[in-house]
Amino acid sequence: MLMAASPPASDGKDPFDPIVVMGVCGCGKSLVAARLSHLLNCRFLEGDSLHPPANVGKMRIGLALDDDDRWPWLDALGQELGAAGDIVISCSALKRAYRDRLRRLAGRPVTFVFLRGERALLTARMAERTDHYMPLSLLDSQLAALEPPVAEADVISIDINQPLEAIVDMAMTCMSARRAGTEQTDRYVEDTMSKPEILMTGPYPDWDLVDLEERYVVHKLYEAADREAFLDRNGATVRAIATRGELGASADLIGKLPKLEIVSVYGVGYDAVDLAACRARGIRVTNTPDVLTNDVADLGVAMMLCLSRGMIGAERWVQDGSWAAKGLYPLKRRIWGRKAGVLGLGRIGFEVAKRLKGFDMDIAYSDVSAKPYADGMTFIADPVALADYADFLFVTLAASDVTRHIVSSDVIAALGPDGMLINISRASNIDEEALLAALETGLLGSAALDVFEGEPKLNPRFLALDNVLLQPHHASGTIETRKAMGKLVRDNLAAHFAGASLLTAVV
Ligand code: 8YV
Repeated sequence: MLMAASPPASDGKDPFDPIVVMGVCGCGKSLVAARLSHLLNCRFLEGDSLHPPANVGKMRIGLALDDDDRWPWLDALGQELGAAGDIVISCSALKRAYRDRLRRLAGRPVTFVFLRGERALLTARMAERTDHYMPLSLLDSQLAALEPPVAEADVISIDINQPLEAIVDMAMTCMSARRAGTEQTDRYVEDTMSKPEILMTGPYPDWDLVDLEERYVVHKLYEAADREAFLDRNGATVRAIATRGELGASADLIGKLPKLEIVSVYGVGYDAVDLAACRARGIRVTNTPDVLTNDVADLGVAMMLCLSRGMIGAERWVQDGSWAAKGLYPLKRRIWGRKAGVLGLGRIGFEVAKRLKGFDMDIAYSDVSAKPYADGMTFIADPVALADYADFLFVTLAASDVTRHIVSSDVIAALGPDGMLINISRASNIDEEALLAALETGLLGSAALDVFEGEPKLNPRFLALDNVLLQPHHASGTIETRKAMGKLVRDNLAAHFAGASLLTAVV
């Protein structure tokens, strides 16, 4: 429903709703606001003039403002909106929460005029400005913070790729149309009001975000300074969660979304999604299997090679002049012809084993049962026995309550002082305390790890070790795979909202 707004009177005598002309830097909001105030014969307030000196100082040196910087400024602007009299204000009002704050403080209906434009055009316009302290470098941070207003009935959205007068005319026409009740001029708002609302728990690459924002009203939980307040404000209308493997969706989060229908995971692992909570409410769950298998296997094998041959230290040896000063780099261990154990011979474990065969390694594996497709590999059911056999133990199990700490202190001890552990699954599969102790005392030779308890804030004890290779959970992190993963998330969401079968359903 569009809010009934009192339109501006052309003679400037009738009172009208305060107007906020908004958008990122370079969109022309000051010019448009000044022009509107002139036509409406009312006060114009340049929002930037109310920034405290500290904010201006930050922006001048190219530092982006954060929520805490902006709240007092928005409060000052909100008071102006709430004061009696007609007024047009220019203010970036980038986020939904900012606009809501202005609405609340105004205490009367507000009309927002959102000036939207492409980055290239905004850049060109900013480059032309000589009279403003805002450096061009801040444009990207503003674009990143921007939550384009969708499903906000009091917003008129206007494309800036047209002359100033045309923009101003459009704003005036839309406001008059609202008074006359012919709201079809505000098609942007109309269109977006019918979009399903989704909640993103963590960022996706831009190529996915652009598409998601076109199809859905996107609520970015990861940008919220106060998650609880954000969910209180937006949770009631969210129908889908787009999450990532390691972020999942907890029962607590699911409980705050009464209209939730589907959780779509950008990742093969769905251990962080509370499946019981989903099942109890008939909420569907999807993931992105297959498309990432080969990249994850590649990284696992690369980690083994890199750590066994000491490639990180060797690079340092060259860089810091040790090669010239001290001579040959210390000798390292070979991998070809040695023994590998694969704990979990699913899709990823199988691809790891396939690659290891190319290094003439002897391969054994553990799983719940022997696999018919495990050609030329030895089945060793007991993980301790597998570790005892292996020089290199790959952990490629889907994590669950059952597999928690399956790599126990016994498994670690069996792998031994010459053994290497490689984990490209989930941290919960390993008893991390036992692993750290074994690495510190030399009970275990080395470990190459892509996943950690509490990541990205890993236990600092890892950082003090020289027998580890630490990777930032990026086994699926190639452009090709991430594009395929994003597409699968989007296709699953699209199928759900079209009432079609899900492509990769978990629940
Ligand atoms: C992450 C993963 O989802 O596939 C999984 O289960 O953990 C990863 O692919 C990816 O890093 C995005 O966060």
